[in-house]
Amino acid sequence: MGANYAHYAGGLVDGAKMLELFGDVATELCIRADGDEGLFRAYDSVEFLAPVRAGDFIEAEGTITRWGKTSLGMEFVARKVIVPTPHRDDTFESSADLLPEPIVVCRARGTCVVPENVRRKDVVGRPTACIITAAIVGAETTRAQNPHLPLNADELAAEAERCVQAGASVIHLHVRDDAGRASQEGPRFRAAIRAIRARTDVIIQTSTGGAVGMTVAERAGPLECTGADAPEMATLNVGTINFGEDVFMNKAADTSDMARRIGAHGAMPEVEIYDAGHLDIAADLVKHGLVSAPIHLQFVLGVKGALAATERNLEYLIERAEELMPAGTTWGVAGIGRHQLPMAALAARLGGNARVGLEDNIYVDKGVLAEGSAPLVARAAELCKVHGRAIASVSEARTLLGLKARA
Ligand code: KMH
Ligand code: ZN
Repeated sequence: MGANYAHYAGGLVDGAKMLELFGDVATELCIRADGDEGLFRAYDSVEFLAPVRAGDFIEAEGTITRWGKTSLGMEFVARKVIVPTPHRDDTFESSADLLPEPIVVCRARGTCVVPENVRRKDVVGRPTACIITAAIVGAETTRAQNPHLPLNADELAAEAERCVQAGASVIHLHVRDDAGRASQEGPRFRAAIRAIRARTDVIIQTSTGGAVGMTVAERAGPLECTGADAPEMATLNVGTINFGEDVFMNKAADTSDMARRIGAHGAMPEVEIYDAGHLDIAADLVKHGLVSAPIHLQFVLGVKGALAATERNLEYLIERAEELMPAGTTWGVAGIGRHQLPMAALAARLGGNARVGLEDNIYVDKGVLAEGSAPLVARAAELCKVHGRAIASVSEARTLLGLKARA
């Protein structure tokens, strides 16, 4: 803030100066999103939170929080990061210091418009429709925890259909034995896949993670389903993590073995990322031809013993994936427990895809059990709407993931 900006006594700078910075940030965001400078339409709120003086250094930052057809909702923050040092005999007049912690001086929310006729369609800044995955059963959740958990093939199929009606386009599938315990038996998957496909054309993604303690051969059971019963996708777990009190083992040789089995089957792998280093392992698998583009990543955040479900962690993973993975890689995020819906909201805002369902979380609100996974899918769909994201239909999801249309 140059000396010429001092407008009031004590060298205070006029608050409008912060809005000028936000205007420039908004312009960059419009260009990134739509290939046009856009127009600022209105501020919904502006808060001045700390004084700004001539000589202060201010950093301004903005994010797009809502993607409308021609409008972009944005949030801005300005932080003071450097202040001039009070002049003493032993300092120069130009002395200045970095603040130990930036001070937030202004926050604002507003809307910009880029008219349809000037939006450049070749700019890849706008997010695509959001693919909602429903993880309807998992290996660990029990009926005692949530009585709405589907277990047999008919229950899984009915729940899958409800989830599709609520907005899901992918079903992440585990199966259970007759006693309700986790199973990776091929025939049980076949029965569930047939029952689901009798009701809906949804993308079926079988788990090859199974339950803690299973061998690779056991976990590969669903890959016995071929031909008309073949799953279109299968998960690929690439790294070992602590998993609550257990250890979810994915040794390098076992991961390569599973990647080869999935490749031979023809399913598209979804690479499960529970911790930052798993992205490096995934990049290595790509390098060695064990996984090939197009690649879909699932960030599973909030497992006790792995990476926490925070905005910063997710942003780091997205950034790192852009550095390490081939162009066109897509990502989704699954938050565990109470992090599920906040992570779905972030996915909607940051242009990714969301996974919800009873495998990862049994509550729809604090202390209120979800009556199946469909109400959680409906919540994720609402969050997409809030952020101006379209919800991918099953056929749109196939296109976005690079899957072939099903005959
Ligand atoms: N049940 C977890 C130990 C997957 O489906 O690929 C592993 C899991 C991952 O659910
Ligand atoms: Zn799973």
